[in-house]
Amino acid sequence: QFLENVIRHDDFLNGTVTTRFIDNTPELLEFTKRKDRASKLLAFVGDVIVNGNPEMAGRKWPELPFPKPVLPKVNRHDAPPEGTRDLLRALGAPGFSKWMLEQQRVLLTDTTLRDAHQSLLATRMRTADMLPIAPFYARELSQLFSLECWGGATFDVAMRFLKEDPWERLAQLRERIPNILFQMLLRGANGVGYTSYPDNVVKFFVQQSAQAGVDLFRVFDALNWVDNMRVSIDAVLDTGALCEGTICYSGNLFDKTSKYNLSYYLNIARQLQRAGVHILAIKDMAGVCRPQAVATLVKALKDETGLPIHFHTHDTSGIAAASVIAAAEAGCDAVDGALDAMSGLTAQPNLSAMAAALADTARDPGVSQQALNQASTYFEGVRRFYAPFESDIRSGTADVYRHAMPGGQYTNLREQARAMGLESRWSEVSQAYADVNRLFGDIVKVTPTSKVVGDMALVMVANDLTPAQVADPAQDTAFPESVVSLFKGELGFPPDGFPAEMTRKVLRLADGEAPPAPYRPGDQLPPADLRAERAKVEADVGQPITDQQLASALMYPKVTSDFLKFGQTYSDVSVVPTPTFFYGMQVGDEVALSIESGKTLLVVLQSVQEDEASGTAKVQFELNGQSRMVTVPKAG
Ligand code: 3PY
Ligand code: ZN
Repeated sequence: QFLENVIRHDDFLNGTVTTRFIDNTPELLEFTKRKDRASKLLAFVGDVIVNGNPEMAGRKWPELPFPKPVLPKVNRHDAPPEGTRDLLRALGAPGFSKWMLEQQRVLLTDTTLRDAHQSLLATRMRTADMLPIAPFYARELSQLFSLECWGGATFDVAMRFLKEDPWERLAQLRERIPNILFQMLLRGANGVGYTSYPDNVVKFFVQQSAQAGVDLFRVFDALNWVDNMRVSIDAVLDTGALCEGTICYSGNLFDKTSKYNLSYYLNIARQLQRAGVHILAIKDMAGVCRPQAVATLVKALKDETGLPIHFHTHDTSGIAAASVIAAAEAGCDAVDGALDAMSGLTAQPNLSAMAAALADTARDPGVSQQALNQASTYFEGVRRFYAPFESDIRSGTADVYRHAMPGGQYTNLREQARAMGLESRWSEVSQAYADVNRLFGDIVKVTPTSKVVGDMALVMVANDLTPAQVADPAQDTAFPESVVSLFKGELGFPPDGFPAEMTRKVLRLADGEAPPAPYRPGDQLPPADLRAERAKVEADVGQPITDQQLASALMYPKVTSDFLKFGQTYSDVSVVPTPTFFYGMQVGDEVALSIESGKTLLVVLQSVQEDEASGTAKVQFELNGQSRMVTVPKAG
């Protein structure tokens, strides 16, 4: 098909092809889109109808049909007002950072499109549910500081489970919201993955992300090791985007026995400032930063560095809003929250309620409360689609101060526990999580170190292992691969190293054999050969790939190849409405698939006939008034 596109192209027919022909002619790559997208989409929908979406296996179905989410009215023809993105363009990143300091109002970041659904719905929110509200954000919520809408776990979940392209999500949101800063979460040397990547891969990924529309990079390291963040910080600075150097908060600032004290944080802040970041983030990924602690920290970090401070927390305890208000009162420049319907529990505290609480004070955020409310009403409807991905928690819990599990991990770890049949033993898993943290030397727990601690906690519960047994050098323990990798230093090192005894046991060191000396993983990884990697993926999937697809493949080779092959079979299924995507269709249902602007497929399900003999089902649709039949092999 690709060759067919080449030989049919005007430049080819006119003999004006140069050696840059393929690079300069992106429409050659459009063949999967052109080739009867309708048939491919019907094949996908037919498969979900007959076999179910594999994502739904073992999950409880909500009541169908869903009420339609209520979309607030907005005039798409009105140009969006100027927002923070326009300001960044006018002032440049250092000027923008000064502007932040001059604001009396507290600046608000809405995390609904990234962390909130990562933390509440196992990251499953689809692009199809984000795009309809995007024009409203651009026009009615242009006073927001930023939208956190990309990075973290959304990147791989998009391809792996939702079968959609994260780059396409970014592009489509960007097109609809040109005026508000887009913010992403970048795990430093771990990119948007769970492992260390070669420096040139991290750099390439940052360049692609900035080009695709990310304006603000929140960069952290899972062990708060600034040396391990330098490559990503430099890469962000090179693009001209805003670089938010991040300090991950752990422990209790006022606990005199804890290593996570004020001087620990100030030391990191000074290093980040020397690295040239424009903003400092306090990332309270577990939601354990108490109100007085954050107030003290904000003042101290501002006094020390003079940089604007951005506070991020999770509401797992149920009282995180108190910390956000305390941060604002202490002079914090920007704070994170999620729209009402997507807030609370393991997600961010309620943005709208905090905006209301601060209204008419010196720090009034100046964002329309009515608009926040309207946007939230829309997400209230959307959230129903994802009911099977909700974790079964009903209230805040002070238990988080004990286990300190990041909100973004909570639902994922529960998912993993469920998959291993350990769901009913969740309280043991959370206790094991706290125990593992102690055994590993009280480390910073955030992706990917939090995943390592979670892996070990699951192993302990599944095998009924006590902390004493795990600690005992005389007792053999089968550690998961991720734990071995952590102790080898493949994710870097905490400032005080890993506990010696545990290191010896995990790495099975012989007497006299020294544990690994601290090193930066990026220094030991040879640069990726981008041309060779591209060729490898292209050979595997049998089609040329874009730079963005290469960036995906460098982070997630197999997930990306599988996703591209899926696209060849079914085309871009992100256009399928969420109820159909997860739950299929009932006879008589009609859905509209908007495959491109001005081109909509109207699909009605007419009948499904099973044929036991051939192990298939014949699914009869009406497509834009014409009969279309799809034969679906029955799974299992
Ligand atoms: C992520 O890395 O995805 C996180 O949300 C960490 O808090
Ligand atoms: Zn978070």
